[in-house]
Amino acid sequence: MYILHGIHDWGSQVIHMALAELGVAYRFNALDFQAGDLATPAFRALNPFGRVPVLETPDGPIFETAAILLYLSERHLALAPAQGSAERAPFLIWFIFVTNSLHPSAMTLLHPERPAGAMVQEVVADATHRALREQLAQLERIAQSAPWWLSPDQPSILSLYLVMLLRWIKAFPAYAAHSIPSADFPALHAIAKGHEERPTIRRILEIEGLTGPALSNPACETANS
Ligand SMILES: N[C@@H](CCC(=O)N[C@@H](CS)C(=O)NCC(=O)O)C(=O)O
Repeated sequence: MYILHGIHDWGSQVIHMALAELGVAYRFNALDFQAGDLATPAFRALNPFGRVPVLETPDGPIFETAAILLYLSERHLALAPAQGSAERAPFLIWFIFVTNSLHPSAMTLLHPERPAGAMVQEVVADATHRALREQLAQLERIAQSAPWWLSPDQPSILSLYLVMLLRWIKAFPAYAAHSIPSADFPALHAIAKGHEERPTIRRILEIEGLTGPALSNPACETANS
């Protein structure tokens, strides 16, 4: 059985959704950031950086979200085009785009003070907001060409990752004016909606304390304008 170490409504959510979609046996170990659970020697032995998600597997503990997702997909031959198939290369391009470009941009939209300090955080947030919208427009173009791995009805490790990020950038930007509704990108919005309506994903969202349009149109929780 897999053990997923995570925190509800944090980045472990994509692994939680992937495990549920795969239908494999797993246990979720809910950690408490405030209580210092990520800093304990026991958790640092699983991930020396003290971050979630971590997945305990028959091959040992794995950290880094993209590594966990690729591992699961390869081990269970699901949630991604098969190696050697014609769809593998475009899938890999856009999967890595989401993990290496979209995810860092989303994090900077949420925490614009991190790259260069609070003095310049408004400038950083503005620039990131513009860059993120351009990145989403590129992904929208791909989604409109309707590959199965970026579609509303058939989740992939890429689409699951994307819908988690779509939630974050609508709900938690540092400045409310930078909240990005997925509805601005119709094909991406359809994916968020299609995924949140799946009973498997609905159940995971509920376990993580989320109801309503948590992926496609969550309320913006930011007070800052
Ligand atoms: N590159 C890592 C990033 C992991 C990460 O930053 N996780 C956040 C939660 S989404 C975390 O654990 N933060 C705790 C901290 O920074 O102390 C991955 O993709 O797994």
